[in-house]
Amino acid sequence: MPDYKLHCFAESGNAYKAALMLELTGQDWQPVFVDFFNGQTRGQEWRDAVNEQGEVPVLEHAGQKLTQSALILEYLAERTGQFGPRDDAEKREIWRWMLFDNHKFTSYYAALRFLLCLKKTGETDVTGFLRERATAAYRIVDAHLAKTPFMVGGRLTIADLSLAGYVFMPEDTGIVLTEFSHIEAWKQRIQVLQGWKHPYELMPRTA
Ligand SMILES: N[C@@H](CCC(=O)N[C@@H](CS)C(=O)NCC(=O)O)C(=O)O
Repeated sequence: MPDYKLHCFAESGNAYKAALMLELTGQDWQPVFVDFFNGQTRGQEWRDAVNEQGEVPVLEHAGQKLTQSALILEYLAERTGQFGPRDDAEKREIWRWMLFDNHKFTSYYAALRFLLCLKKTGETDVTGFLRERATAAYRIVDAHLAKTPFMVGGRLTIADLSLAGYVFMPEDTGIVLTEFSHIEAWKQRIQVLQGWKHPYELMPRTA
């Protein structure tokens, strides 16, 4: 019986944040496949049993179910003593970037990718709007990473793991990722960490 179970699916960058944290900190964990593309998270039964908010990831540990990737990351940092803040000022800084990530960096990008690459809607006013917003968020993170190798405190923290949710996803959203040279260099620093794995290697994929 693993210590942790993570309800997830491979295409979920939000789930990848938690999966990568579990892997990099060397936890005994197991993925539980969620059939998102066939509507499992929209079913009342799943919502009653797993997450009333209808979202992945969900981390099961010691009889608890935790949701929201930022909160899961903080929980794991506290439990493992790895990748968390060293003091209150760093804690606030980490939360500042994780909130920015949830509100802008991940959310606009993930919505754009979902429409264009998974639902295959083709180009619309909505995808144009989302690309503009995601690009603006990428510019902000790129400018920050021009000044520091990692987002907070000069070392890998859960702020990086939150922001890194979708940056290794291979799909083409029309955002030219190579334009963001500091994000590209940061990705390479993350990829060489002991235990790093691609999202599609860490979590089960829809058949
Ligand atoms: N803020 C949440 C976002 C989670 C999220 O949007 N997950 C997606 C999968 S990547 C989902 O389950 N969406 C279901 C829906 O929006 O109906 C987190 O960071 O955990």
